[in-house]
Amino acid sequence: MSSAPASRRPGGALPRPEGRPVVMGVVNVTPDSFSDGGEWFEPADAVEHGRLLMAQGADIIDVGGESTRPGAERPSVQEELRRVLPLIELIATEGATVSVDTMRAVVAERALAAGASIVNDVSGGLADPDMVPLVAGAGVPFIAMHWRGHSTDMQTRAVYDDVVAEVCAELTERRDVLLAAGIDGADLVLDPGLGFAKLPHHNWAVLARLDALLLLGQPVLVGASRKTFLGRLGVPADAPPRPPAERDAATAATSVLAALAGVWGVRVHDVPSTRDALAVVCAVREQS
Ligand code: PMM
Repeated sequence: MSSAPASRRPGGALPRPEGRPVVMGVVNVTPDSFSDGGEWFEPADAVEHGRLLMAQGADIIDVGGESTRPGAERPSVQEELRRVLPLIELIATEGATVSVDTMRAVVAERALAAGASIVNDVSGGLADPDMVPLVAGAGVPFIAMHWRGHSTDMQTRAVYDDVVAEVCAELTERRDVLLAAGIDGADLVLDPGLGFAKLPHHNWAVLARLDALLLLGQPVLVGASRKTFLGRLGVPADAPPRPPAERDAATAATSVLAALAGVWGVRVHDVPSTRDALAVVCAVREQS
């Protein structure tokens, strides 16, 4: 695998807008993601959606070709590449800052060559032993999420005595490994992995203690968008959750909580509602 070292920018290469968290807009080029699976599976639809998110004010477009919904089966490498590369190439050429959402080093490598500039790995480098050396060699920002195993059976690992303490401890271990491998501290983002090996009450506990994650000393990304725990709000326990597209107001509320806690970024499907919610936070902050 070739991974020519890139020259590092002092202070890191992550976008850092003034006064608010980064807004990462999601394009899942998958037939089966829980939130938008199948909607942007055709290449032309994916490109159009990426452009729309850019126009709506996303700072980063996160492009993924593998669904990580609980129970999901993995696509082949070739299929994942086929899904993500054309979109990345096109929107990067049009000026988007692109992150590739992948657990595979070979996909990350090809995505970086196609114009992506950030690697978002929901396994934090655990799923593929080639990922960390690739990212360290390429000198690009890395988003490392809290992860306890592939989606096929991850919810069996949603077992915690103290979810906040255990997520922080497991992310601390990852941080240390990733920094020791040569990933620049200014470019290493940690993410608590809401919904990944976590039940609804685990997600709420983590959201309530984002301050504990920030104490790890790295930028933090929060990905609550449209996840099932939000769809259960206000719904009787024995009724189905609200559909994903009806979870954007709740998502925007989590973006506000994340901004007030001081996170680096939020990963969302609906960019306008989060940008509006963050504008409220900015307007209030300007008063103090
Ligand atoms: N969630 C999903 C996919 N990728 N990446 C990061 N860093 N954090 C997340 O919480 C995250 C992610 C699953 O949600 P989706 O199917 O809506 O993309």
